Amino acid sequence: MHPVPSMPLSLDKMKEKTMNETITEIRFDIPRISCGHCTGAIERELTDMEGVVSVAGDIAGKFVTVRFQPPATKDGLLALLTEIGYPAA
Ligand SMILES: [Cu+2]
Repeated sequence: MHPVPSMPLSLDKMKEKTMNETITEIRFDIPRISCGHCTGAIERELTDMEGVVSVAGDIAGKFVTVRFQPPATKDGLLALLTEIGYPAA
């Protein structure tokens, strides 16, 4: 985690902060990840889903960390992972 500087926020920054708080971050454990092609495919497919903000795969740890907001949902992401052949544990 990166430390966040505690500075007074401008109104614009406060709006940005409020919006950012709607973003959900979930780590999905995916046993079938074995190499960079796996994480590359997962990152590409999930990033295409509307509402997905970022996807970061970890080959050694066999997981992906996904940050998303509506209309993307956890169930939708789980369904997509299964569909592309990388079901979450
Ligand atoms: Cu692979």
